[in-house]
Amino acid sequence: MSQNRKLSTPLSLDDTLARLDDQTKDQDLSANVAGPGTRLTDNMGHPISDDQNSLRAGARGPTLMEDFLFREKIHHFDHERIPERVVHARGAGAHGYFELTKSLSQYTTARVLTEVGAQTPVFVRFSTVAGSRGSADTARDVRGFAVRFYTQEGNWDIVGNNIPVFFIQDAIKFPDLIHSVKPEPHHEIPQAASAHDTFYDFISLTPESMHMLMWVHSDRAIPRSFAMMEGFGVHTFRLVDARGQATFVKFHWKPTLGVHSLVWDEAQKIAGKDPDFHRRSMWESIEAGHPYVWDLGVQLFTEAQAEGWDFDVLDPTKIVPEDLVPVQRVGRLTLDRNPDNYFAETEQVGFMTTNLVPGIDFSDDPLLQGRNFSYLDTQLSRLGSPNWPELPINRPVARVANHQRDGHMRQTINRGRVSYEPNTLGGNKPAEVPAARGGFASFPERVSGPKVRARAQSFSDHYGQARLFWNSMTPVEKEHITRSLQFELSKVETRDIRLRMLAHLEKINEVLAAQVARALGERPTAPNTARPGGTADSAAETARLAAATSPTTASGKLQRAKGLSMEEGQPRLAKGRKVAILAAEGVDAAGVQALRQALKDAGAMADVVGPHLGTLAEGVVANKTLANTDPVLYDAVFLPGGASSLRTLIGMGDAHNFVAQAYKHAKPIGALGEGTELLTASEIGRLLRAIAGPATSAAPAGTEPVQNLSEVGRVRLASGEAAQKLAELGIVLGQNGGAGAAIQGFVTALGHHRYWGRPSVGQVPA
Ligand code: HDE
Repeated sequence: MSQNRKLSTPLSLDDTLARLDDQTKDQDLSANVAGPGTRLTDNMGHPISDDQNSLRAGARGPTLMEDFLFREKIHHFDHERIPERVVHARGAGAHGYFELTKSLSQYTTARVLTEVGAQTPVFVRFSTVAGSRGSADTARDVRGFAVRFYTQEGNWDIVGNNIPVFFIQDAIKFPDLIHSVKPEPHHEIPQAASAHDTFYDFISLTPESMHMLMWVHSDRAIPRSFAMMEGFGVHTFRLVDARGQATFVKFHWKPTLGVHSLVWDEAQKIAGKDPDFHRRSMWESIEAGHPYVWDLGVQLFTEAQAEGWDFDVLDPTKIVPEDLVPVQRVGRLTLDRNPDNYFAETEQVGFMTTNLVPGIDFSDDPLLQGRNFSYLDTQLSRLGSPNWPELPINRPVARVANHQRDGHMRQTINRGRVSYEPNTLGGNKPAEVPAARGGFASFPERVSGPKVRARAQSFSDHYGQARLFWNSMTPVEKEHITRSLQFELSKVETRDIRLRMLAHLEKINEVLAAQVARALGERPTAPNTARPGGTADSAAETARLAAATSPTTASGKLQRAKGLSMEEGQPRLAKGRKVAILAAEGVDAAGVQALRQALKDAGAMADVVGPHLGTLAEGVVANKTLANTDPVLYDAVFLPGGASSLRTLIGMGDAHNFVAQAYKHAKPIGALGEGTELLTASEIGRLLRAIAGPATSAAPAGTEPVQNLSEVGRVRLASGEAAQKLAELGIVLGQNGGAGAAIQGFVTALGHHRYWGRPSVGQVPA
């Protein structure tokens, strides 16, 4: 798209926009987009004849002061960096548009939420919170989900996260929270990780963080892709209608691909194998013509409704359960264009919670109130001038007109002698816009009260919704939360801090606390956890954990809430997934082609991974090698047939590693013909034989051995009950000829995401 742009005057200097569409911001940006040019010049446009050598007094002599070309180039280089964001430094962005599908005109005057079918340009930036700009994408962390709408009425930003609650209730605690999670100041370790003493020291002294803590130990904190995570505005906001009546609102982004995550072992390995995993996936997907898409959801409720609940909607550590107020889908967000330049767009975008449009307003959430100061303030430190809103990515498409002038790096050339108002010399233009004609007016909330530094009593329940979240998890989600807490707390070196954390966990769920205690070498203290069972590995303990719930009185006496589990009710699509096809010379080309076609039809992608790059069979070209990629970078592994390909791969440890890790990380595995032998010969062959083998062989605990294996050539292929048994574990086998059914089965398995029920995963050494 960028090549086709016409240079135009920045729209923000034109007259008020008559209409807006998905291209409006692109057109505005185009005024600043530059191609590479043909003649090399300095910044003043002087042509340069030699960019290889500085000007010297003699070929071996000192560089001359006069060398303005050298000095200008190094001067610019010396000042190329700006401070990274103090939080959310690591991020990636994309352009797109928002289209309203259901009008909210009953509740708000905001045109972006009332004009059905109108397309509003957007820029979205996703981020992690704790890591530096160069840290890995897959750290366990909350993800930032910041959306800017370039509306006709000015910029509107929903600066949200992928978790609907926050750690703290008051913005004054934010510097403490962030100092505790950032690398420890004496040695700057660890990077992008919360598994260290200072974080848990602070958290264990901050009970209000317990609900959020459960979320960050769930798989929500290790998303598979930006396109597979939800977004939340977190705070309660207000919609304000034409009569000035307000309705409370919570904003949600619901991904059309469903919410899906990595597993922790995989996330850690990806951090080394491809630290750019999420930004690369988004970039490649958008380049390939597969946009990232979400629905905008709103929860609408009145102040009177909110007063009836046993939690406070102004408390950002609480959700409004979907059981109490359903999420209505009212629009669609589509990200379909990659930025032209990371620095100019993604790095320089400055989001602000105060970017609101008429018809939308704040609530008194104390965290939101504090953020309203911070975001404007931080831009000055990062971008260096009060003129930062003039940067192309920050300027609105609505016309800017006021009497603000001058300052560092001012771009706008304001005409005329009048820079104040009221005035007569300039006809008193630009003039105020009364609220009745669309000017922003704050909701006239009645406020009064003594000046106090105090927390409302209604903010004091810190465990109710943490229990509600725990109760709403499926067994496998409970197990993952438990393992995550075991992992992180076992890295805390100060025993007192670990004990304080266990005391909190006991208030959330005693079985959870007992299992974490065991991993920390502690005896659980609560009376009915006297029999600490062990780790979640034993079948009895897994069952005990799965059944563990905690009574809660929070949230209208709900014991479980809808929309919290990632396992329930999510779309299961192959779209957006990536498959590794392992192949060597002599691979069965027909099988590979059939698979590629099926994946393409489903909107999925594939790499052919070979012992080397290049052609492996007619039409099959390896674009990755076993050495330069890794199983953790794929959603599934496929092993096509071909006897000589198999012979090569079976002698390569890296190929076995693909199969073992795919099994361990619960990913679908497909095999055709001879490819099956790589499965049976690999580390997991023993486990698979036990599952699919004759009834006499010992099956792993919890599985019934199955029969009906057939022999095809030298390859054992499962059929009948055995095939069924394996397919239920996401292992799909087929023959070279007539591969269609197996390939379809594999594509379906790909959409299933993960197969958690696999036996003996803990025995796989990968
Ligand atoms: Fe932020 N936050 N935050 N935050 N936040 C920033 O603004 C802050 C909070 C969020 O992609 C900073 O431009 C305070 C909650 C996102 O550019 C800074 C408090 C939520 C991003 C700041 C919070 C967020 C930021 C750093 C406690 C979810 C990245 C650079 C009151 C609802 C935006 C910047 C991007 C960034 C302050 C808490 C989301 C320093 C004081 C809660 C997505 O202004």
